[in-house]
Amino acid sequence: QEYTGIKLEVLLDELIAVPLESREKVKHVPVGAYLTSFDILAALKGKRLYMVAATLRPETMYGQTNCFVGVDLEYGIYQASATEAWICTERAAKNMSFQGLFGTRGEISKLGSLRGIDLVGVPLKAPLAQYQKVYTLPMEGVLATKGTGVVTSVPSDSPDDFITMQDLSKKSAYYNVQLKWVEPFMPPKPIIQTPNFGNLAAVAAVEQLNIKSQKDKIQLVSAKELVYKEGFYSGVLLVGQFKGKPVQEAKPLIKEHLIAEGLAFNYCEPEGQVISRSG
Ligand code: ZZB
Repeated sequence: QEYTGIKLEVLLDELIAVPLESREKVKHVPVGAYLTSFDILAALKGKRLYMVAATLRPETMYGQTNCFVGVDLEYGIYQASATEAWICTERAAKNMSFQGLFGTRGEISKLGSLRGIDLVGVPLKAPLAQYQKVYTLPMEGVLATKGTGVVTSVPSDSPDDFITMQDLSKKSAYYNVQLKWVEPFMPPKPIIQTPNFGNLAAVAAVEQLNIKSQKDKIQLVSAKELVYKEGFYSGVLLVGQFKGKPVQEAKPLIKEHLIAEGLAFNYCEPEGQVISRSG
């Protein structure tokens, strides 16, 4: 499977500017406590820090409203170059290294390890997004065995992302998120026009299949398939540099643009790696 790796920059300066004791808490841990700990900052040595997400739909990056992690998943901070460190699963870091994205092929240099819960609430700059700042939020069922374990979220065009944002805003206390990380980004803004699902394809599909929450997994698989097909074969971009172009035409152009800007890269998932639910 050939993905586009998207780099969402962690707004570390902004985190550091707020003292630990006055940061909002996630399950009793202040937001970004791990990332801004003395040891990690020393290991980073001033490198820029990115959460890296794998997507099949680079043309939807205009609609990013947040990034998702699995709270129980394990992530690492890996040195990508002299000036950058990337957050993803170890499995993905190894694949990236073999694909020549880091220094020495096949080798990884781990600067720290953390769990998804440590990332919740962390502010990010997402490339092409219509917001200056988006947040890292929890999603159930993020697979450790697919992509990077980091999922960039586009609720306008991804039924999973839309329903998860809806769950988070309805049950923010249960999911342990601040409403200000969720509500300003909902409802989603249109980015792609389609003939059968209008300009918010994910919202239309969720309604049509009567999906009520993240737990409706079987219907969500169908909704995703329908929205993928509709977007790819009949979608037209409503925003950005390639506004008015069909998705099929815009997709490779947007990907190239992001890569040229240093905000994305090619990432391949080897055949035969076991795909299973993370639990
Ligand atoms: C942004 C995006 C925008 C996505 C959209 C989809 C859609 P697939 O088809 O099953 O291979 N994803 C990536 N990694 C993970 C993971 N570890 N666990 C759970 N979900 C993950 O799925 C590829 C898509 O699943 C990726 O593309 C990513 O979400 C998510 F408008 O990135 B996508 C109709 C779908 N629309």
